[in-house]
Amino acid sequence: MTTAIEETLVLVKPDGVARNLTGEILRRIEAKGYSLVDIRLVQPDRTILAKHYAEHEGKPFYEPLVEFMQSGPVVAMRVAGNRVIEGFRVLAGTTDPTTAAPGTIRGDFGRDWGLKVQQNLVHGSDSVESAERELDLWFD
Ligand code: RTP
Ligand code: MG
Repeated sequence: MTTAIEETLVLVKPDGVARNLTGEILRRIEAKGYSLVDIRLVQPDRTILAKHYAEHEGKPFYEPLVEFMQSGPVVAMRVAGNRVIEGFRVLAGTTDPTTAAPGTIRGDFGRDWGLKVQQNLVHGSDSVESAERELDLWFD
């Protein structure tokens, strides 16, 4: 076990906000012992999403993903804790809600929308570098 106090960006995507799951997601984050440092409700535009998802530009799911992320408000959270970057991704579960493990956010609440894999409720930064970049983008 290592000690590494980190911060990560969690987004509750438009499907999570629309389905009133923001509180449940925050409850799980807090139950795990992580701390909420900042939170805001955002209507993201294409500019911020293009920066956020720059690594996926050109992939087949990029356009539907950026469109979906503009379909309603998103809750952005700055979350702190020991190894929270990896820890939140474990809480979230794997990308595809159909195969995400029960007990995870995506496994418990994610629905199979056919091709719309983008509707998987949450985003969590995947590395220290991504977290710094994404936190600068969503919180100035
Ligand atoms: P996230 O970035 O949202 O935390 O999710 P992730 O790391 O598990 O997934 P990533 O590979 O970074 O993909 C970003 C988001 O794009 C959508 N996606 N759709 N095959 C598909 O249709 C597909 N693959 C990915 C998902 O919304 C995913 O969370
Ligand atoms: Mg990712």
